[in-house]
Amino acid sequence: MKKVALITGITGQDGSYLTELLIKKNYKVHGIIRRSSSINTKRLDHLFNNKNFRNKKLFLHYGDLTDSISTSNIISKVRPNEIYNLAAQSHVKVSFETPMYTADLDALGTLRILEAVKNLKLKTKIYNASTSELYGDNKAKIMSEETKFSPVSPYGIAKLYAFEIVRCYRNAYNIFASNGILFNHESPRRGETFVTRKITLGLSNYIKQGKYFELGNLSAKRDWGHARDYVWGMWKILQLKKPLDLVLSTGKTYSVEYFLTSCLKYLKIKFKKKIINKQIHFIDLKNNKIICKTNNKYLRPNEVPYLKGSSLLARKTINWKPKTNFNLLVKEMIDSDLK
Ligand code: NAP
Ligand code: G4F
Repeated sequence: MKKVALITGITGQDGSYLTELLIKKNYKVHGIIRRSSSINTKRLDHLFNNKNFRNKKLFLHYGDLTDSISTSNIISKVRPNEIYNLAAQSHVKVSFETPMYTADLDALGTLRILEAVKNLKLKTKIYNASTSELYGDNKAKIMSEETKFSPVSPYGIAKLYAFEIVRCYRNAYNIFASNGILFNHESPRRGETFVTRKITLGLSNYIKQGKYFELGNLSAKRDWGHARDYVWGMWKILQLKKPLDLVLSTGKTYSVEYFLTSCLKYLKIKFKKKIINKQIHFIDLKNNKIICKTNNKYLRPNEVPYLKGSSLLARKTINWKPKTNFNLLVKEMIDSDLK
């Protein structure tokens, strides 16, 4: 019998890569989508418009994770073998502006899924999208499953509730539920307001139209991998015999500025850095035009300055390691945005 998976957040970056992976693995994939005034399924269209997949391998249901009734109705109708809970208000800076909504969706959304599975007495395995934001301002040089959480944003704190409620339901009700503590992962499908995509898209607009773009904190460091590798890890976590919380990361960390200058190097754009009115400007040496500058409006009330993860346990238990390195990620994102 074909396995049935239900993905919340199927229209997002990870949801689209995971759908591709599960269809390849011969799953029937169900996804929850939100009604929106403009089309929000563009990352899935190549699959949904394929007549071999639509309503044969891929099924979409309208719902919302802030709505307990639609969430539980869909789970009851689909009765999935596996749920991948990826739905979230996933932007850290936006969570400072919408803290209540972020808590309702990112924290209580996970609870709604666990309650539905418990009440329906299903044997469903649940993957919960947890995050390296949980480490917040912890000063550890490298973060693992043993490192203390210290979140500093409404997003990180909502995700900490989700992490703990997964462990609670696993222990209290014997539900198979695992947290993947994923470090940043990017791709050409990354949302356009996250920093890597802002840079690759900003540079492609600079090249095509000569327009500059603006960034916030250039010194923050992140452990960036490719989303395709990370959704493969999510699937592997649910294939374990017992639930387990695992870190997925590359073990390397680079600053936002390094990401920007790596893109400039790949594009063979020579630049100089200049401080004007306390803002850093990156100036094209060929024509003296501004490519990019900083603007304080992109700074956050609280920042996570440094993230670097150890996924040794994932190597041991699920034989996972990332396949795409930093330079390949930069190349794939730039090439795609230039097209
Ligand atoms: P994303 O691109 O922002 O996708 C988020 C998804 O959640 C979208 O499908 C979105 O639907 C959906 N969603 C938003 N509000 C919803 C609601 N009220 N009800 C149902 N669905 C809703 O995020 P991502 O990068 O793919 O990340 C996937 C998950 O992993 C998220 O939970 C994120 O917090 C977590 N995570 C991401 C990273 C990373 O680096 N990417 C790292 C660690 C953890 P619309 O398309 O309609 O907006
Ligand atoms: O790309 P970001 O917005 O990602 P952030 O905040 O690390 O969050 C992402 O990764 C988390 C895992 O650690 C996920 F849980 C979360 O859902 C999301 O996917 O920002 C990265 C860094 C930050 O330090 C930010 O201050 O880039 C800095 N930055 C500098 N200029 C900027 C900008 N970030 C954004 N979004 N936009 C800027 O203009």
